[in-house]
Amino acid sequence: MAIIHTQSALPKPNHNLSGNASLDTWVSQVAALTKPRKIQWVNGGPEGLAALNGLLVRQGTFIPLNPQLRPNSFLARTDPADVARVESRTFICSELETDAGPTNNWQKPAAMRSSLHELFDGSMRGRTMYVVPFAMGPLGSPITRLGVEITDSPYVAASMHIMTRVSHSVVDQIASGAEWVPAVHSVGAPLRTDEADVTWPCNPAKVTVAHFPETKEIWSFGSGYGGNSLLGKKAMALRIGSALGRKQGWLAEHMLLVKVTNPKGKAFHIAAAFPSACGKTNLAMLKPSIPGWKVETLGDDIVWMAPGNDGRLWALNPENGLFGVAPGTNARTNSTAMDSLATGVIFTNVALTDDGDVWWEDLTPEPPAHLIDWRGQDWTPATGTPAAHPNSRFCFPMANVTSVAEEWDSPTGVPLDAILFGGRRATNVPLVVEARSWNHGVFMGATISSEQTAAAEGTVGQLRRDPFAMLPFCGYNMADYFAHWLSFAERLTNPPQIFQVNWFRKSSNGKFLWPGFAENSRVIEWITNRLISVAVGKETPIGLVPAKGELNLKGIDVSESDLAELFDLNEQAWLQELASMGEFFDSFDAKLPSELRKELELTESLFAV
Ligand code: GTP
Ligand code: SPV
Ligand code: MN
Repeated sequence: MAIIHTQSALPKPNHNLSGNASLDTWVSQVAALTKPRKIQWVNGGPEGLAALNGLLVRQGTFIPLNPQLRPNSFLARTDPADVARVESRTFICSELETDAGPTNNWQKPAAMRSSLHELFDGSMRGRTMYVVPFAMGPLGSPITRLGVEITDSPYVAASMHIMTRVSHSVVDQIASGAEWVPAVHSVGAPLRTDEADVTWPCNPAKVTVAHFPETKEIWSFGSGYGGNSLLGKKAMALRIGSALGRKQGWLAEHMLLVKVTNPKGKAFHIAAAFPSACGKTNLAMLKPSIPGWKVETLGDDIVWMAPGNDGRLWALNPENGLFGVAPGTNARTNSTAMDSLATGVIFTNVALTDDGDVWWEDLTPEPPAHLIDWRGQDWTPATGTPAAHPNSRFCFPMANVTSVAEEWDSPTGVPLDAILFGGRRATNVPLVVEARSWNHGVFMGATISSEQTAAAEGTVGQLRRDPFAMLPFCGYNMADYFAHWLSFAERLTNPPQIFQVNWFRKSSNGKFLWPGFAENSRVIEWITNRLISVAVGKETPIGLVPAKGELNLKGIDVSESDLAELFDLNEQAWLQELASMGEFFDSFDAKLPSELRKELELTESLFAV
C-alpha cells in the first residue's frame, strides 16, 4: 500500500520552519526572491491532499466530478498554451557545454542563474508558496532519493501527493544529514491584491525548465503542466537522476516495469523503454489475451536500475503514481486502467459529460451527443476538433492500480530478466527482434527512432532519433550515457537480455499491421520463451526474430501476408536506415563509443552477405 495512505500523522501546523538549517535557509532565500503572500509546508497524507483538493475546487481550478460516478475525482483545464512538456525551453546547465552534449539545450550555469533570478524575482507575489518534501522510491530504501519542491501551484502540490511520497519524515531525514535535491517551481504569474486570479495561471512565453546536474538543483518557471512542473518526475528522477547514476554506477531510465508469470508459474521481470505516448502505461497494465498468463504492474514511466551483489540488474520504480495519456484508453485497449480510474483521480484536459463524468477520444465507440470540451466549450460530434486534448492525462496513485504487483514498493526492487526498446515506426522495424549481445542491445537502444507524439511540442508524426526513449530526459552528454550503458557488460555477470519491439508498423494503406494492446502478450510470450530457451529464433542481420511457428497466433486474425510485412526486412530501406544511424552517431564526434560504430558496421556487413 502507498505510504501516503498509511501515514497517520496529522498535517504539521502551518509554519515557516522545518528545524533544519540548510532547508530553512533555502526556503527563506527562495521566499525572499519570489515574495509569496504566505508559506505553507505540506506533509502528505490523505488529509493534506484533501485540503489542497478543497482549495482547488473553491478557486475553480478543479471541477469535482459526479461523486456517484467518479468519487473523489476532479477535472482541471489548463490554459490552452500550457498542454505538454516544452523541450525547446528545457536546459541542462553543466559548467561545460560538452557535458550537456549535442542532444540537450545548454546554458552556462552563471548565465542561467542570472536569467532565473530575473524570472523568479517577485514571481510568487500574491500567491501561497507550498513547500513539498518528497521521496522518490520507498521511504527507508537505500535506493530512494529525497527532494523538496517549492511551488506556487496548489495543483502541483496536490499532484505531487499522488506522484511521489510526500511526507514529513523526509524533512526528518534531511535534518539527519540525508542528501536532497532542491526544486523550485513557479507558474510565473504574480497577482496584485486587487486582481482576480485565473483558474490556470501560467506564463507560456517565458517557460524555462533548468537543471544544474553538478549542484543537483532544479528551477522551473512558467508552466504548470506535467513533467514541466511535477519536478520529482522527469526533472529529478530522470535528468538529475541519470547524472547521479553515471557517477554512482546506476541507471535512471524512461521505462515501465512489469512482472510476467507464464502458465507454468515462472515469473520474469521486464522493463521497457518507449518514447512519450508510445505505449508504456498500456504495456504496464497488459491483460494477456493468451490463456494462463499474468502481467502485474510495477511501474509505468520511470525505472532506476543498479547491479546487485548477485551480478544481476535490479530495478525499482521511484514514483508513487501514474500520469498517463487518456485518449485511446478504453475497456478494450486497457481495462485495467479503466478499473484503476474508479476513484481518487485528477484528470487534466479531458472532456466533461453532461452527467459530470469524463470522456476522451475512443473511450466509447460513439461519442456522447454533447460534452464540454477541454477548453470549456460546448462540443458535439459535429464540432470537428478533439473533445479531449491529445495529451490529456489521468493522475492516480499506484495503489489504485488493480493489477499492481505486491513487490511494487519493495525497498530492493526486482531483478531484471529482459529489457525492451521500442518506438512508433510505421516502416522498417519488425514486431520483435532480440539483440545478439549486450553491446548489440545498447546499439538498439541508442538508435531507437520514433514518430513524435503530442506529449511535447513539435510536429506529431515526425520521425526522430530518441535514444533509449531518453532524448528529452538525459541529464548529461548522450555519448557518455551510451558509454555508461556499455560499461554494464562488465558490471553484470547475469545481465538482462535485450529486445526491440514495434507495435506500430503499418501496411501500405496506413492500417496498423499488429492488433497491439492485449495481443502484445504474444510477443511477451516469445520473449520469455527465448529467456528459457524454449524458442530458438531465426537470425537476421538486425538480430534474432521468431522462427516459423514460434509466435503464438492462435485465436487472432493476422493474415500470412500481414505477418510477413510485420517482419519484412527491406535491404535497401535498411541500408538507408543504417546510414541515417551513422549520421546520428557523427553528431557525437569523438565521444561516440567505438563499440557502437562497430555494431553498425557489423549490421551493414551482415546485410551484404
Ligand atoms: P508517457 O506517459 O507520455 O511517457 O507515455 P506512455 O509510453 O506511457 O504511453 P501510453 O501507454 O499512455 O500510450 C500512448 C498512446 O499509445 C495511447 O493513445 C494508446 O492507446 C496508444 N497505444 C498503446 N499501446 C498500443 C498498442 O499496442 N498499439 C497501438 N496501436 N496503440 C497503442
Ligand atoms: C512524458 O512526456 O514522457 C510523460 C508525461 O510521461 S510528462 O510527465 O508530462 O513528462
Ligand atoms: Mn514519460
